[in-house]
Amino acid sequence: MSENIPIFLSSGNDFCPFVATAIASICDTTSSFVDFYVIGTGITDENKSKIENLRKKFQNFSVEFIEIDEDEVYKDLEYYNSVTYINSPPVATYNRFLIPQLKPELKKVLYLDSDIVVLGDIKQLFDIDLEGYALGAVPTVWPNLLIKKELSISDEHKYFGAGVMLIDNQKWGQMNITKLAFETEKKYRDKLLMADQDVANIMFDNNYKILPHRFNYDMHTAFNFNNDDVVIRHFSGVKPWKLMEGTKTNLMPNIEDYWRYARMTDFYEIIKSMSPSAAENAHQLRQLQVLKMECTRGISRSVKFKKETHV
Ligand SMILES: [Mn+2]
Repeated sequence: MSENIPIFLSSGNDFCPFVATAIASICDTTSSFVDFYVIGTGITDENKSKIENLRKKFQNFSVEFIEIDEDEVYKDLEYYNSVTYINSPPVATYNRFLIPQLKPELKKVLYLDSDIVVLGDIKQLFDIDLEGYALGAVPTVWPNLLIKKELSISDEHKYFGAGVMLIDNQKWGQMNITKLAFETEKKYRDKLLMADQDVANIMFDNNYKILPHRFNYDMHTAFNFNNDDVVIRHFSGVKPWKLMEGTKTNLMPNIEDYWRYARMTDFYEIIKSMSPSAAENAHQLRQLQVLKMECTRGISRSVKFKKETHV
C-alpha cells in the first residue's frame, strides 16, 4: 500500500474556487490518495461543501479545513500592521510557515499555491528524495540579483519560488520555522519585496534541494522555455480567470487546461462570472505581452547591473 500524499493549500474565502480547481487537477492526474489541508480564515460552510462535492468525481482524496485566527497568529508580525511592500499579498501568505505547528506528526508534506493547475502525477514530486535537505524548491528564471544583495543572501544561492515546496516537516519543526520566519520578516521587513518568498530564501540560503522547473512552471519560465513535461503549471503574474474562457493565446500556456478543471468544480459559474469584457480581455493580453518583454529586458538589466556594481 502506498502512503497518502499530504498537500497543504492556503486560502481565504474568495480563493476557494481556485483551491477547488487545483484539487480537481491533482486528483485527476494521480492514482495516489491525497490528504488536503486547506489553511484559511473565514471559509464559509457553503464553500467548504462545494470543495467537498468534488468527491462526486474523485474518490482519491480527503480534505480538512484548518481555521486560522489571523488576528492572534499574526499579531506580532510587523507586516500585519504596516503593509508597505511593492508586492503586498494578504498576511495569509505566511500560512505556509505554520505547517509544522499545525500538523507536527506529518513527516514529508507539500505546500502548493492555489493559482495552479496540475498536469502530471503529483507523486513524481512527492517521491523525490530530499537527500537530507529540509526543503525542495524550484529556482526562478528571474535571477533577482538586486533582491539577493539587499537581503544578504549569498552569491551561490539560487533564488527559488515559494509557491511549490517539498517539505521535511520534522526538520521544519526542529528549525522552529514558524518563529524563525516571523523573526526573519521582522529583521528584513524594510527590504522585503516578495514577502514570504524573500523570507523563505533568507532562511534556506544555499541550503535546499533544487528541483526541476517542470514542478513550478511559472509565468517567467513559460515566457522563456517551452516544456511539454510540466507537472505543476503555476499561474504567477496574470491569472487565467482574468482572461475569458476560450481565449487563444501563446502568452499563457495551459489556459485551456485551467478552464477544463474549473468546469469540473461547483465554482465554475463563479469563476466564469469573473471573466472580463472583450475589451478588457484584449487589454489583459496586451499587458501579458508587455510583461513578457519586461521579463526578457529585466533579466538583461539585472545582469548589467551586476557587472557595473561588482567591477
Ligand atoms: Mn502563486
